[in-house]
Amino acid sequence: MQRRFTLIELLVVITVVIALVAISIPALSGIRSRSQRKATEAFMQRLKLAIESYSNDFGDYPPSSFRKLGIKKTNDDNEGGEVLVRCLTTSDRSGPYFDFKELEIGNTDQDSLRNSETGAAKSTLRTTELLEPLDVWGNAILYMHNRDYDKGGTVNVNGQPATVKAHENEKTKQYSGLTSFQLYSAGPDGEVGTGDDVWVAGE
Ligand SMILES: [Ca+2]
Ligand SMILES: [Ca+2]
Ligand SMILES: [Ca+2]
Repeated sequence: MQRRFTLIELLVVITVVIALVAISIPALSGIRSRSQRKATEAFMQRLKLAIESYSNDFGDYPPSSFRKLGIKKTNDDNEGGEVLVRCLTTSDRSGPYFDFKELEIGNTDQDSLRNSETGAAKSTLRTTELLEPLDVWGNAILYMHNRDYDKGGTVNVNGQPATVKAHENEKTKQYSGLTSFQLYSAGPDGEVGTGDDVWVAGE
């Protein structure tokens, strides 16, 4: 004999399905943000290798201030990242040291070199725009040479400039990558100074 579902049984089934979906949505978004964070960290690790290759050829890590390249800065925003992009895409020595893909680079603060300065910043990117590396969420990645740890750096996060202090080892209170460099992303939450920030330091 065929038995039909009663209205109450149907309601119970629907309630259980809704509850399961409600439980799994945060879990899935957690998995997604973890995998995006991993992708950003992997990108920063690739930048780290390129920075080390540059340093083998030039005898120092790329600077994080335009002054060192003989360029007047346009603004404070993303300066370290912009200088890094110029240095890693140089045609000097055995450069370019990094092949930036379309979404790995952008100009969140919309600045450009002055025409008179294009010679001072040879780059295989062939643009006068001052591009900075971007994380998976489209926010600027900060780069700091150890010389600039004390003053920190500025990155554009969600369209707003934010100041970032250099990372210190909690136990030793010394800067991470003390004699090298640091790379920084604000992480999945797009906020500076929270637990999901991503740091990669040189050796
Ligand atoms: Ca800038
Ligand atoms: Ca820029
Ligand atoms: Ca964060």
